[in-house]
Amino acid sequence: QEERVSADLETPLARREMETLFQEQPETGNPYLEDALLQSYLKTHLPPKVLEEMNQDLEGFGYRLLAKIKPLGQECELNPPVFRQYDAWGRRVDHIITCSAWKRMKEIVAEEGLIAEAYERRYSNWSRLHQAVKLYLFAAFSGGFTCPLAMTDGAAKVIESLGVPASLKNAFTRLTSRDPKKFWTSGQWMTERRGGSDVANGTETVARKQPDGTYCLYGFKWFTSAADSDVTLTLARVVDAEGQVKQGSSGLSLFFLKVRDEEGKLNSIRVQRLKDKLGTRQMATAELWLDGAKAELISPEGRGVASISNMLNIARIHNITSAVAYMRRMISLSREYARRRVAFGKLLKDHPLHMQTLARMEVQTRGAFLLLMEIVHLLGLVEANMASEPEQLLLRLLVPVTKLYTGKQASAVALEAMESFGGQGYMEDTGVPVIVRDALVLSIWEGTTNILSLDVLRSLSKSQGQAMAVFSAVQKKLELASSTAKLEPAVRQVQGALSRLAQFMQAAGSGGAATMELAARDFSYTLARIYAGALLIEHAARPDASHTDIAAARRWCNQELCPVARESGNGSYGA
Ligand code: UCC
Repeated sequence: QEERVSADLETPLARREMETLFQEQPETGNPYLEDALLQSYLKTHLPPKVLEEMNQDLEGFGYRLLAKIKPLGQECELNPPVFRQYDAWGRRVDHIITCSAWKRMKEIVAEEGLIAEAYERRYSNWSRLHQAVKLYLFAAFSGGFTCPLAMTDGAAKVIESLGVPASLKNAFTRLTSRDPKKFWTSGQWMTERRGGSDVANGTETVARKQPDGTYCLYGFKWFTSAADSDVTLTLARVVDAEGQVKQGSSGLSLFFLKVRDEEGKLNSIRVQRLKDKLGTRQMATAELWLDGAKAELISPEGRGVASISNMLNIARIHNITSAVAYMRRMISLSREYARRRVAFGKLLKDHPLHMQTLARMEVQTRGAFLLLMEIVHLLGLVEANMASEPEQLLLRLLVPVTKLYTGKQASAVALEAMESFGGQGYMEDTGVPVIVRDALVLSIWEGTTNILSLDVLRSLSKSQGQAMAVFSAVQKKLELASSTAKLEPAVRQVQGALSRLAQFMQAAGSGGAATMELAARDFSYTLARIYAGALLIEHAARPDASHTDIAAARRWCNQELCPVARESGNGSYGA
């Protein structure tokens, strides 16, 4: 009898052991074809010929992402870079060893033209947008390779803005090459021990002029992302004939240098260690000693910060791109999971509360996506010499506004989406925690939320207030919606927020700079929410707009669109 009982018990257990898959894995398809908002945006804005070609390229890229790039990205996460300081015989080598998937990624990004596309300008003012869309599709599968791409793009932009001087022609060609054998990536070494935000006072590195006109750099760079890059831009203080350097921002100059020579030997650079980071672990971030690194001065002396700002702004746009991409990827996975997972007797998708949570994430992502598209559209116009002055001012303003806003959104949406998988979302091998970790850095690098809020104020004061007038012209985007009754409440909410913002600006004028500084973050959030609201309304006012387009616009505008006026009313700024 005992034997029979144990046989009865064992049989179902044995059977269960064979059922290795207890839960349905969310499977998503071609990320381009599955992205309804992206497709409708392109269809609405692109000229037909450009749309046709881009469509073909993006569809093919979407399949390549699934088949080739996604597994490589996963491999990069599993095989993070390692640092070997000495060889077997005690010689100092300072090798940063990256995995084969990371190296293959570098070849693929060149083949796909992820930098080249923006500089070849084959679609004139639409080239930047084409590049940005590819980066957006790529980011969540990239195994951290978006980081070197951001800086590479930034370096190319700086060099292009200098008119591609002869000494940098080779570098420019390589940074923007589609040939994997020629393609170079760039770093952006700005952060030193005394300051990542306060670059003007934190930079200790000095540059000594050499008889041949080059410089030797001496200093310590505390965070250098993608330290396996081929070249870099960096800041240093030129030592004058008396052996003195000038402190502050006006003492900083911009330099270009190659990280290694033709034989692969480091350019008088010593690697102290790799950083042990919460996320972006696929990518090597190092502490570097510059011990006479040979470099070329590429800005006028003392104009280092202004000259590198082109790189900052481009890298900030990449940051936005990744933020939107992570949100979109997390929602795709959550949505797919909701179609498969049963709880309390029905699929998650049939639980209204669960779907309300996903819908709120979708609304956030849509607002962020349209802000990104607006920015790359404007940048494309600037680069094709087609932008008016107001458009240039608007671009300058929207980059920090959107960077700071989407950085925060990405963290919030990634965490919320993780929760939608229950405990599974917390499991490393689902891939969900990687996105959460990587999203968390987006509000930190390339300028924290408060630093960017101050940059928003900088852009206003530099334009002597004109940027604000340009911003208010966002009203025009509401015009199309006037005939759509369902959008009426949303239009009213944006208009109301704009007038509260105008009142706040008038009152803040008397409060002076201190009030504006205290209000900078809420002010920037206000600009982001109003502008995204107007973009969502504009998109929802298209004749072929979907129910989701309209619902998203309404939901977005139903939040507090003008937190700066509310906080001001609460006395938060002391006035
Ligand atoms: O984190 C880093 C690498 C991470 C890896 C890259 C990944 C990218 C994302 C990838 C996606 C996955 S590198 C470190 C990043 N560090 C920062 O972002 C620095 C944060 N701090 C700031 O942004 C500060 O605001 C500073 C450093 C710009 C402040 O410097 P100053 O010198 O105190 O500021 P000033 O004096 O106001 O500005 C000097 C000049 C002015 O021009 P002029 O002299 O003509 O009036 C400013 O208008 O620079 C100009 N300027 C700008 N121009 C300053 N910022 C900008 C700007 N953003 N755009 C245009």
